[in-house]
Amino acid sequence: MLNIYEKLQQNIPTWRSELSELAKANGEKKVSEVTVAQLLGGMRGVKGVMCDTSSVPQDKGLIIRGISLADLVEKSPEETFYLLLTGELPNAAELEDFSSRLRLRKTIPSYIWDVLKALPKDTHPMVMLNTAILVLQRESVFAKMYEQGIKKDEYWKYTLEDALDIVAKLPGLAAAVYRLRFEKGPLLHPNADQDLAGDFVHLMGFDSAPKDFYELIKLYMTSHSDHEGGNVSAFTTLTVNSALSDLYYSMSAGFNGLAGPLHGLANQEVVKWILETMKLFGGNPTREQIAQYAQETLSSGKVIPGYGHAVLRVVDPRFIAFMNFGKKYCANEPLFQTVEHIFETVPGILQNIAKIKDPWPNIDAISGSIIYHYGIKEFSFYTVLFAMARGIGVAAQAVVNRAMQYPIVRPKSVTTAWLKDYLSKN
Ligand code: CMX
Repeated sequence: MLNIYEKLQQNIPTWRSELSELAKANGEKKVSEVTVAQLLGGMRGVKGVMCDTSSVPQDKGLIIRGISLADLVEKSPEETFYLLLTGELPNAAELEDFSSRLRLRKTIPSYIWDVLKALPKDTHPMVMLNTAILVLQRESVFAKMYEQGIKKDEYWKYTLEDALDIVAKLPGLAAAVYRLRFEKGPLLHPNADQDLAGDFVHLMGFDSAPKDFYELIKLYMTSHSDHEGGNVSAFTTLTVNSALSDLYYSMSAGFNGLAGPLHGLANQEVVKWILETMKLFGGNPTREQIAQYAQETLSSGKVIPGYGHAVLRVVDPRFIAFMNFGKKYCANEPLFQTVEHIFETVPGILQNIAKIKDPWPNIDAISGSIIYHYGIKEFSFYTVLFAMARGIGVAAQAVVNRAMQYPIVRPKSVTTAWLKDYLSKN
């Protein structure tokens, strides 16, 4: 059996030589051209960044290292992390070796609690999480080794150290944010034998929750882990990391992007929107009442949260995975039933608005509602859950990017004057 370092050490030369041969033979070939609409439209669809950990075909949705999400829903976060890093699912011995390395890195230094406790009481949970990750930067192995002078060829090894350290701590950080911010009692100690999902359940104070809550956290972490390289959280992490800022700096930056309502905060907005609808119509709103509320939301210039996607043009398979989970474990929950009714109603309304390219639900349309069922009703916490999972993906991407020795990200910007001039001549 090879451990994670040996496995990557074995894979990386092949990955590098494959890509360098491709580059040598095809360096001048075009893979994408940028229209003026794309230049002004958030670079939508422009192929300008490499990401081997996962892909998101617009007609299929998330595929992690060649495996569709539907075939990964039973996997643990550890298995997903290993798959993202290496391109292979671990066998039993590899999984145990990898998981034990993560288990050893759970302990969070106490200065983090001092910092979090010093923040104003109404600080958003995402600010607490991002601050904690940034303050942990003094632990970065990469930063220390870089200062001592390491070869470029070895950057990935120390980025892997940081990746393992941070991912192992994310459940503890997320759970501590929950307990501190919502005054749930003293912080709990990690359980040395627990896996990532189990430790999160324990540290949240949910040891007596039904077993399916643990299954939900596993599903949550795998399905939110990665979504190729161009989404705001991944692309921001990647850009900051490309300056050789260590993973603490880059992940914290990426999570600041995740905190936006058009990205990860949408899961919080969705539950707010559903609860407003339920309150307005007294309980379980009918499809007609949902349609009415959706029209009112659109007329007031707001988006319907949880619907639409920059890449997808089908129902997000992550939404389907959560829907299947909900049908199994909380089919009678009014919030879940409302999610189902919204799904039956909203796409038809959005399809009638020409400018909207994707009328279908994304993962945020459902994830919070299932979490709510298990008693986590503080929905400003939901994006922290997203971040705990997304950390796995962006950490794996950072390791792979350092292994591939990609250079600093630096696209070219142009001025309006340049654009006018260019268009007048072309
Ligand atoms: N409700 C109302 N209008 C919507 C909409 C929705 N759910 N989805 C798209 N639109 C609008 C856009 O705001 C845009 O309007 P303007 O041109 O007036 O600005 C127009 O339709 C075209 O948008 P698009 O090309 O279809 O979608 P984009 O790639 O620009 O944006 C996204 C994608 C996700 C930001 C958008 O669909 C949206 O705001 N959805 C609601 C928020 C949400 O669920 N975000 C989570 C996405 C998943 C994630 O990253 O976590």
